Amino acid sequence: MGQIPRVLSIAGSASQGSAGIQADLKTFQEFDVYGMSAITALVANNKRTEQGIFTQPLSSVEAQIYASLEHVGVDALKTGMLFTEEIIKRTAEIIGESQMENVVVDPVMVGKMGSQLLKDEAVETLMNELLPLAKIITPNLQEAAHMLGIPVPETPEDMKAAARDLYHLGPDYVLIKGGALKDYPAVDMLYDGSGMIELESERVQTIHTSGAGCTYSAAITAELAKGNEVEEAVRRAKSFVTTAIQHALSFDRGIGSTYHAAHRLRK
Ligand code: PXL
Repeated sequence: MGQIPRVLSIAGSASQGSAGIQADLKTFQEFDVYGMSAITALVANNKRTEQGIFTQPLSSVEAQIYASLEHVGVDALKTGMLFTEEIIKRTAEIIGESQMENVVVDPVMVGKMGSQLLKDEAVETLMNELLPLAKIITPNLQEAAHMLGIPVPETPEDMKAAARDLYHLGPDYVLIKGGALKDYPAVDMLYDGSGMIELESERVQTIHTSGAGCTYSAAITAELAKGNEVEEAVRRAKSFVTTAIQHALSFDRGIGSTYHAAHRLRK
């Protein structure tokens, strides 16, 4: 057997288990790739403690990234919640130095339960320093609108226009996710500067979608690490995340989690 594909997620820890690093590592395991993590912040929102978000010092983030790059090696990486301007800058520097090709940037801004996962002043830094290093970026409708300073796309046509505009920020591919579109199926647009590909799946009626975006971008990362082309990676990832949403987990207290094992158990 050849070497196992090695993947790194640079993202936040979501203590409740559905999103962030937890979703990424569960997804990596399902794809049988070797998962590693660099945790930028701990998100642990609850009613009992005053504080819910704990940012890691820059020296910690840096050390974690180098540990995976130097001790194991990385075939593909994704970024999720980066939270601060300084973490984005340092992450971009290290990615630039590494000359990594397979870079997936999920421009995470706000969590499903409303936590702010990127500081307002950091959005510009993310756009200027990180997006140009990306093979693919995976914004949802809100994130696309925020980066472009436009109203939230409401139709597949709006999404196509936004994908074209985001492409000019420098990634090789833009994937805009239409999970939040009203009155349409769950359609995503993949744009590479010339062709627009529509990826459609049936809308699943559920509120339990926490972690869906993290899972989708983690699955793309795993597939790129295996050597797949971007379009094929995105198609397989969409199928995986759709099944994870169809079999989502409710814990009977608000928004539940996508179910990472669903794809495997269904077979
Ligand atoms: O789903 C976005 C997300 C990403 N990363 C972390 C999160 C969340 C949502 O809560 O906590 C760490």
